[in-house]
Amino acid sequence: MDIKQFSMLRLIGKGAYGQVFLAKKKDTNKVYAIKTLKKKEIDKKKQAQHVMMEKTILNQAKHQFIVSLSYTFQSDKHFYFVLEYCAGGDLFSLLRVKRRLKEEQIQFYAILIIHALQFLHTQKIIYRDLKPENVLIDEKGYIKLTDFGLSKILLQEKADSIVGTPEYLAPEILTQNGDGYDYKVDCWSLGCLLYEMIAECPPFISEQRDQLIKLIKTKQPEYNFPISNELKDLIVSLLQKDPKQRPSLMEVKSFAFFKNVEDWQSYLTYKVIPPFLPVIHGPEDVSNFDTEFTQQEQFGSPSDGSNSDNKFPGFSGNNSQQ
Ligand code: ISQ
Repeated sequence: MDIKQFSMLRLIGKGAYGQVFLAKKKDTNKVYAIKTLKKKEIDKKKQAQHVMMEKTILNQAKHQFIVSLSYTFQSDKHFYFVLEYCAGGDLFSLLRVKRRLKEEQIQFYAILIIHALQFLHTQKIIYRDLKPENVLIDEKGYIKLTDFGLSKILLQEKADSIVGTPEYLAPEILTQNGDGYDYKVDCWSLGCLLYEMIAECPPFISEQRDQLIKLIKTKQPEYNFPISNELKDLIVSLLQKDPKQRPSLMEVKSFAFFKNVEDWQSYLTYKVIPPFLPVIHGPEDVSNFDTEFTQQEQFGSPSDGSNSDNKFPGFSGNNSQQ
């Protein structure tokens, strides 16, 4: 498979990594989001393992709230991920348009995200990159998580399940990775996301990276905006600096903020009416994506005339048939 089998329709996203295009597969007319990664950037940043991690996770973690991967291939200049297209945009754009969400709307997205994260955690996957830009909205108004380049698969068993005698095991094996608290990073990010949905801004803000890191480590966020005690209690718990104090996703579900939720499972089967149904005019509509990208008339073709290439033999493949 190569990029010539697709007509590139529009640019819909851009990041440090590369670009995301809306594309149509010529033989089936099916539209996809194709994420392209520049090999040059990847070599430079020694991020080849992130690319492989993303592929491994997308192949392994099949769930209705996680973007599905149809194909992967590469040219001499790029890696390509052919992903399902979510025409509703992302939570970042939604938050920009709607500003502050109502608490029942926040509850809806929180439940979907908790379902997705819980699924990942059962697969021993830590997402590590939960943020509004990575929460896509599908045509049903439900979510799909994307971007697993920073994720981690836990291979390390918990200390108490390591078989054999631990006499020669280093202490960091018994504590740092094996303490079962690694998953709590996703609980922290969930706290940040809930905060931003109600406060209109993230809990910690600074233009300077060093200062931002200091704030994250030491500052208690402010709550000088309208918020219920129940939501505040949940966010305060999730934003505890000590991961051991932070509730697990299982514990989060019994917080008072969710007390009116009768059936968590009904969200998995799309039985709950979403707070916002995206307006989508046909399968190729890109109007829910930022015009900064979609209005670019001339987008640089990601093929760049480069040739199909398989220098990373584990990467290319038809994922729907694996
Ligand atoms: C799917 N649909 C829309 C946008 C996307 C961005 C990144 C990855 C997948 C996507």
